[in-house]
Amino acid sequence: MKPAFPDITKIRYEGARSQNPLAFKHYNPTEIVAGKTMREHLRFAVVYWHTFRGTGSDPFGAGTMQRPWDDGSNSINNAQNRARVAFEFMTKLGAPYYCWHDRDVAPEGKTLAETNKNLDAVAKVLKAEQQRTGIKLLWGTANLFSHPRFVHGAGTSCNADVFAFAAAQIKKAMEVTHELGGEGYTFWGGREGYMTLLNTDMKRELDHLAKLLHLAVDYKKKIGFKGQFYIEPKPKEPTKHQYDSDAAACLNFLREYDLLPHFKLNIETNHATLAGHSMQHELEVAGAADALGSIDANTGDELLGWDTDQFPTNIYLTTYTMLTILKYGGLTTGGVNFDAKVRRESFEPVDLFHAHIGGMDAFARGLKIAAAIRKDGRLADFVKQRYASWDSGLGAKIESGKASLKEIEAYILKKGEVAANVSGRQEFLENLINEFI
Ligand code: XLS
Ligand code: NI
Ligand code: NI
Repeated sequence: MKPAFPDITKIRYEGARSQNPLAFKHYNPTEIVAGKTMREHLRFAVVYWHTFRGTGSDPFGAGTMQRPWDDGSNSINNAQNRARVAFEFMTKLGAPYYCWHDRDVAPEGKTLAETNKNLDAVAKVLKAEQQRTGIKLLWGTANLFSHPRFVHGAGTSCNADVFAFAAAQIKKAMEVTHELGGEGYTFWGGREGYMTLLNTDMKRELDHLAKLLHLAVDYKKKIGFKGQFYIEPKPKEPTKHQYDSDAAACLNFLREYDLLPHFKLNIETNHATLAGHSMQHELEVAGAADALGSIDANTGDELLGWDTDQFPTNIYLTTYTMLTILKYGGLTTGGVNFDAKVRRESFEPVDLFHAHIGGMDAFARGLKIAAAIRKDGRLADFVKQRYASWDSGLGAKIESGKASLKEIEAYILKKGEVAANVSGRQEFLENLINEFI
């Protein structure tokens, strides 16, 4: 097979002063930061869907992407070829991981049995390419939203047959993920939500969704799949209200249905902002519950209110993201997965490299800056100091559960008024961050 990117050689680290657009300025995979190599910290993953299946179409126009290796057909041969191109791209980029939906890699057939056969045929090539290159599968997932059968949802569909189809699809996608040595499996509830409550039995739909996840947990044990399960919050798009709307809603759902021990969260930047939160807020919510698993790294556009899935280049964003990730011990099973697409106007193959190089460099800088802020210690000391009243005396007694309401009342009655409050110093802290940017 002739190369798909003949003019591009392996992308190398050339340092901050390089003006070569096809080189890393900050991502130096073997450089040690805070005790680990950058490669180990960041665990970058390329997504199959946007990068190899994205066409650039939008509601007003057709696809624009130039992908000379793709014949546009739904043949197995084309799908296998595309898989080889994907591995050429990831090898040249130096990405250690990738992620897919079942339907990204192989075409849907006339029946589920035929579709499963198609998937096996492409999975064979994926396996061979993984072995040849050493690139690993970060997670697999099932696409339970594109096909018209999922119009009313998958696990939450009013049609029990659709639930059955989704369950069978998850079973197969999990088997293939297992076969490819995948380190995780993700559940994103693409259409698990509603457009109007007038036709929706919410309680029943949530019960069904939990049932589906329990079936997956049981099957995971049965086949001995050790990968981490993730659930990915998103508040809207495609439905008006999605049940997994944000990290807190996911955690509540998982806890309510006894699923929490089996799942961690996969937090996506643009989904956080659609939910009216910052990425860091969502990471903190997940981290505090010991459920911070992986991230889908991208960004939205301040002026647009939808999931634009742009590549992340904002250093503040990557710094705050890495600050929280480092605070909770770093990524272990998960990674920095670029769930991002090049703009419709960036239609040449080389744009895929520019996009990923930029995202990887932005995260490398975020990592280095966050590590420096943590090493400096002033930020953490400030926060620690801010809560000092809880470290001894009445505060410590309340925290340890040893103070009754009566005793607390007696304490404050005796004092008459609270100890003086101290400034929160937001501007001082923002300036402190800027010392490192
Ligand atoms: C869509 C989601 C999707 C998941 C995988 O908005 O981000 O791409 O990551 O199904
Ligand atoms: Ni995503
Ligand atoms: Ni998304």
